[in-house]
Amino acid sequence: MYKRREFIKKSILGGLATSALLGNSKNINSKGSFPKIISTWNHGISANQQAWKTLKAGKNGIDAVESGVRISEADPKIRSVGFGGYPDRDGKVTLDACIMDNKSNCGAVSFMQNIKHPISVARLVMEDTPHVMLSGKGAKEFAISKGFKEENLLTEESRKDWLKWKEKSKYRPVINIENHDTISMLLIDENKDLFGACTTSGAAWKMHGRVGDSPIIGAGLFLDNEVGAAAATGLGEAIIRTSGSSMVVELMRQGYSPYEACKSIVERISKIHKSSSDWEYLQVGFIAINNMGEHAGYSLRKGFDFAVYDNEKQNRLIKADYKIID
Ligand code: SD4
Repeated sequence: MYKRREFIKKSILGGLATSALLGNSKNINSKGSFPKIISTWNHGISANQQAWKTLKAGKNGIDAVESGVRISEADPKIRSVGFGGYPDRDGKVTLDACIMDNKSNCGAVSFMQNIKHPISVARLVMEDTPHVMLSGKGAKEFAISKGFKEENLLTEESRKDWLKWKEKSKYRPVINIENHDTISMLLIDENKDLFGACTTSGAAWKMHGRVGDSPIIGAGLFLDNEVGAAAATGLGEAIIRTSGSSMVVELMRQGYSPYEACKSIVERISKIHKSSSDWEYLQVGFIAINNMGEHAGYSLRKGFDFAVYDNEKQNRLIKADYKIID
């Protein structure tokens, strides 16, 4: 017993010491505050705006994150989420999403077609079924039974880009531009309760049927109300291989700061993939928030940014630190 306690104590102190060493980074010592919302990429700004408004209108955290990411899902200019998202290589838009609350309730949909707001369907999976995930046709039928309308999500712009891609049919994701713009949102409310949502059309030109990390609790999103929350963006295969978001939360449990936890998992991904065929175009990014209201983001390569909204500084975009310095 004594030995185990000593070990835990040492691990925590080790984590804290490393945190302190990293203290020169602009991300690491983010100020803890409540409420706070953090979302991936620059479309996180408008999503945060909506989520904040929902929270301020007296709604709960799950309402807030759902309403926030719905903004990105409905925007046809965002080519990597919901309506207007890039299709798979067969020209089909297939969507993945998940949502999680402070009590570890969670819901998800994967490989769902023709429904504009997968996040709202994921929420209903969480609230109205005994399951965590519904997929494909079953997810769509469930959505329709709940009153969602079936619609075409392939916009003319995305269809044209797909036809152009088909001329060469080369599956080669381009970092930060066409493939990696999932919206993941984390929220801590005034009671220090955590909520999260994640939604995407996944990797452009993917194989039909492919599902990435975004609807998988533990990969694209994870939270433990006593510890913190984390979410991912980037090449889903790499995030799944490392159980990315759950590992970020577990490191925070051991005393790592959000910054250090994100960085550590990015480094793990980097180590595993260095000699793989994905390496050349691999991008992954994580955002995290701990139960003290401190946040961070970190990515493998340059170009990842995230939006943070709190009382003190309102809504702003932050460029994430990254591992690979060219
Ligand atoms: C996926 N992680 O399907 C998603 C794609 C993504 O930002 O993150 N885009 O692999």
